[in-house]
Amino acid sequence: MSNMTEVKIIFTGTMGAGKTTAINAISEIKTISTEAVATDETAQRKETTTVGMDYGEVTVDEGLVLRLYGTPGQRRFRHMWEILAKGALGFVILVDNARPAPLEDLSIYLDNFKNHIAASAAVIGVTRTDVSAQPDIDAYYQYLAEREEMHPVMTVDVRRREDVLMLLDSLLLSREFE
Ligand SMILES: Nc1nc2c(ncn2[C@@H]2O[C@H](COP(=O)(O)OP(=O)(O)OP(=O)(O)O)[C@@H](O)[C@H]2O)c(=O)[nH]1
Ligand SMILES: [Mg+2]
Repeated sequence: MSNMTEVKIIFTGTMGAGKTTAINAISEIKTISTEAVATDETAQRKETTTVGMDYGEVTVDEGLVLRLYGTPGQRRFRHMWEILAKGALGFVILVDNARPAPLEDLSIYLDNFKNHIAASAAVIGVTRTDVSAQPDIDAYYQYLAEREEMHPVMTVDVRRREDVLMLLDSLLLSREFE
């Protein structure tokens, strides 16, 4: 008999925001990934893109195992978004701050997963702030306040394990206080 609790967490957000990188940074098992050579606009930035899903696992507390699922960023794979979101207890939305309209990018995922997030929790991780510092954290909080959807927002470098764990801690905390 095992007294492990398992929780499903989704990493979503625009292409290149760092979903695959984040899961790889913290997974205790060899991650499962579905990278394909990028042929479209992604190709200018990086060589591969997720076409199905990422999967990894991390134990955060004794007995609490997080099952980490990464969605594809590209809209043309969005049929996978709904499949992966089923039964998730938390959403990590990664936003690439170096793209032209990061707040609009964020809105795509807040809108798409609205019902799922309302029934669970979300945290927003702003990535690539070394490339572009604007919009700043205040702008994100102001935007969320306008939408009347309050979620924690933090800047992260998803290549750093501590940063990704901080996102997950914040997500789990916001669930505890619901
Ligand atoms: N400069 C900079 N690069 C970063 C940062 N975080 C992640 N990266 C890089 O950004 C890229 C993110 O790529 P992926 O992890 O494949 O992104 P993804 O969200 O899985 O993308 P798709 O699967 O195509 O939707 C990687 O090359 C990372 O090394 C950051 O804070 N600063
Ligand atoms: Mg990916």
